[in-house]
Amino acid sequence: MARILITSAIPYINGIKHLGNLVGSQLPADLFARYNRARGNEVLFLCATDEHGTPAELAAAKVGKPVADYCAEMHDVQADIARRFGLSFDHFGRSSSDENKALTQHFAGVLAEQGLIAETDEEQVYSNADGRYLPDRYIEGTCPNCGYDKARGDQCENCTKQLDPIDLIEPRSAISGSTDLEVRQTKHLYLRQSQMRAELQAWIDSKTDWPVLTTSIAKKWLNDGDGLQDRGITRDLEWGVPVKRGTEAWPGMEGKVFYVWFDAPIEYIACSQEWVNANKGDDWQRWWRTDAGADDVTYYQFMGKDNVPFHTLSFPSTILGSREPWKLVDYIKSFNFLNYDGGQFSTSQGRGVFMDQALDILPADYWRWWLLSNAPETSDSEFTWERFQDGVNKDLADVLGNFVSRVTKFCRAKFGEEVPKGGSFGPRETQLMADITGRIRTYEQLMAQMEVRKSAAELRSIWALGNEYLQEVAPWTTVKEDPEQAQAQIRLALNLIRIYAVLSAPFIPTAAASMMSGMNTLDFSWPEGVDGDDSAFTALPAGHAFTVPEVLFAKITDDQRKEWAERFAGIRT
Ligand code: B3M
Ligand code: ZN
Repeated sequence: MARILITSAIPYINGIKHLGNLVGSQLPADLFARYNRARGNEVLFLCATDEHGTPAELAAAKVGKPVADYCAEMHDVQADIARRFGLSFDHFGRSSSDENKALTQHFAGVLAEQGLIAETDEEQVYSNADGRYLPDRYIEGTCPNCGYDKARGDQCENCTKQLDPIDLIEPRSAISGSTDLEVRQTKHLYLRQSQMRAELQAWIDSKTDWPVLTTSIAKKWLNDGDGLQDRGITRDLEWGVPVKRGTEAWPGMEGKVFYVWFDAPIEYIACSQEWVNANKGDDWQRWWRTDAGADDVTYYQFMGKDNVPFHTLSFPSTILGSREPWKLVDYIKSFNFLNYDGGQFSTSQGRGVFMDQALDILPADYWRWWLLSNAPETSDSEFTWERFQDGVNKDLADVLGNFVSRVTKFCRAKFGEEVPKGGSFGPRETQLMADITGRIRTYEQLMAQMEVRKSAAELRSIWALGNEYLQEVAPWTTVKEDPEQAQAQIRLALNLIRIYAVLSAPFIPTAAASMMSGMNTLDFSWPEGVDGDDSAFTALPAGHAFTVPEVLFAKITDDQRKEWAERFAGIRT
């Protein structure tokens, strides 16, 4: 039994996430967590809300609430939506937790002891119109690297370069648009990432199995010359982790907080402490401390491509630089962007479909299946209502749903609601079992490699084999000449429903649960199929009672598609 630690990038607190955010981190992480649990591995799957920084402050101000109250409410909203999407986190924490405050301050303290923190008198942008210092992401301007004119002060979304606001050409306030900005002197802490270059280089070079998307972004900034600049890790804000050196005050840093990107990844670890403190687990150290058993853990991170530099350069600098025995990530699975109907999903512009809206119109499984089977892995991918309708109707309704419904209804009509006992498997059945077994082995490999789209395609082929078999042996015809033989065919097909439920549960957990309850079984055992052992195909024995499940998937009609396309064409207000 392997021990698998999984974290998804932690979503910002300021609003409900759209489907593009979901498919870039939390959903594929959930797929992987569910798959590993199904294979009997010990899994710890963590996520949290990312609560600090100016976006939270501004969003709270907009609705007239104290920022702490706003975050507490939005955390509950996001936790509820995550639950309704079937995201099976062992804990959904909060980066504003006491655990994360203490751990963030701890890391700052040990990094300072290691000589990796520099104190500098910095120039910072003050907006006269807004009456405040402008944090990085609230300064917009032209990217000095690629010329994109909406680059933010922390990062250019277009070329992913990490920036400092003073790098921007023609900067303006993103709050008011004002260009009446002035630079003031203030003291800040810098993480001396440049000292870590050789070590990070060796580490990333050793990761030959990582997706090209991850390593290409990491190497780009590592080799860029200035991609690994020292990074400011403090801000003049009120909301955040107060700057301390461990538990000690930090002279000159009164009233300042750590930069949100410094404390957010530390929350991955703090979240496991919250999990223990919430009495859901009893030991976090065996997951995170290599001196306490975490050597056997394999740690996977899931995120969108824009988060890769922070996870390949900045956070590893914190972990490695501490010189303490923390578990470092083993594998980073990153995603491109999902676009929406010819443009981009956008939280700030309210464009696209948001998680709550998606669940208002269809159950989670429809979305889970379409998003995962179209995950933007090798390139950006696009959501259109036509493609969504097509994928759902063909894969879920015509292939899987239809198989389950035909088999169970036919059996009920001809032999009653129990697994029929007549006849025996012949060469055609042996062939089918061998074909399915072969494909299951491929499916396992693809799932273990986090090849999300290919896994979905393989699963779809496994479903299709069942339909092809039914079509070919036609039990509705066989039953007239050789009812015994028809019984054997249906016995195999009913067993396939259980196998399909087990294999499909990581993608479509709710439908899988109805298939299992229809088959009246709790036998979730994975079809291991060691050489010639076909016992998975007879797990439901002759005489086993079942019921016909409710329709698993309703087809999306053209009218629905048109209505939704129209409803979601505009901007969410
Ligand atoms: N909150 C950005 C995002 O939601 C950021 C991720 C933090 S991961 C430690 O895409
Ligand atoms: Zn750029």
